[in-house]
Amino acid sequence: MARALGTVMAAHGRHYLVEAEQMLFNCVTRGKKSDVAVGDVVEYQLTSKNQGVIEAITERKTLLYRSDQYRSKLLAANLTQLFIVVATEPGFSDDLICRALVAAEAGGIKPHLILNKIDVLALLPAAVKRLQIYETMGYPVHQVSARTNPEQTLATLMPLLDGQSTILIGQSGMGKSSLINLLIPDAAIATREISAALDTGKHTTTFVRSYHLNDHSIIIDSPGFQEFGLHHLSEGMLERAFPEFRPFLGHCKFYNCHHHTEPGCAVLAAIQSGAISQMRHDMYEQLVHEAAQTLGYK
Ligand SMILES: Nc1nc2c(ncn2[C@@H]2O[C@H](COP(=O)(O)OP(=O)(O)OP(=O)(O)O)[C@@H](O)[C@H]2O)c(=O)[nH]1
Ligand SMILES: [Mg+2]
Ligand SMILES: [Zn+2]
Repeated sequence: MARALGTVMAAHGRHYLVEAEQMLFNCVTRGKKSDVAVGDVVEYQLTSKNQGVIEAITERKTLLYRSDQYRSKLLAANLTQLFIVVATEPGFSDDLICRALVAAEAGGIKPHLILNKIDVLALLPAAVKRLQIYETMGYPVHQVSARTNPEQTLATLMPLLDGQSTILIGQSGMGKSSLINLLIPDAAIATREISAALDTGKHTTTFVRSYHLNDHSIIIDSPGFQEFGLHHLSEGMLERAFPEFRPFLGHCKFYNCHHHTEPGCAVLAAIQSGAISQMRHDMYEQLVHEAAQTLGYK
């Protein structure tokens, strides 16, 4: 049978759902390869009525991925936006927010922060205050409540999503799937069907799944994470992925400054003047340290 082009809509281990002409095909890769991501446009070949093999991946516009010392884990391809979903409760981690922001910056994907569960009023002021640092850096922060204020949530998010390919990422329990279910009324049914097909069926999301918001917008749900390794980013990529560092890069005394303890470092001076926060510089140093531990993944 002839090869055809399709879009990867879900990934679960080495099993992929490929959509083409409004049909879904259960596809695998050849051999042990697992370098396909949700959002990839792939060439596939049917092996039966609804099954196929992915033969090739077409060129990606963007790629969002994590990596540890040994290997990289693809999250999604061809994204234009990243929604980092946090909530008033359970508590969220600045470490994970910073890593997600750095991954977005390095991948050329626009990040937004979505604060969900603003109905939990007792915890709202503290959460808003903690997000101020990101707002000051220029990252948009949007407040919503998927469960108690669906109209306001839709009115806030719909215009941002239109014409974009957006992934929702964040820690478990923040409300990513609740937001998806609100935005895509058929999502719950689709998720149940796929969970049945892939034999999961749990409440918590276990695989990356893409939905059509309309004919020119895509939204992707993903499993909650507790770690976000960025071992694949070099020191040079890392310093540029911190937007508040950029005005100071190139102004250090030494051209090859690591912004660690060097005299005449413009980045360290910016911490003293308050233009760069200590928390973000600590994060930068941590990521540089981790990148140095890389043993050559892939
Ligand atoms: N109070 C409140 N609870 C909410 C809101 N949105 C979602 N929740 C609840 O938060 C819990 C977790 O929601 P999910 O949508 O499953 O969270 P998730 O981010 O998809 O979690 P994982 O799939 O495990 O990553 C559920 O019990 C929701 O009912 C909200 O706006 N307010
Ligand atoms: Mg979920
Ligand atoms: Zn420096």
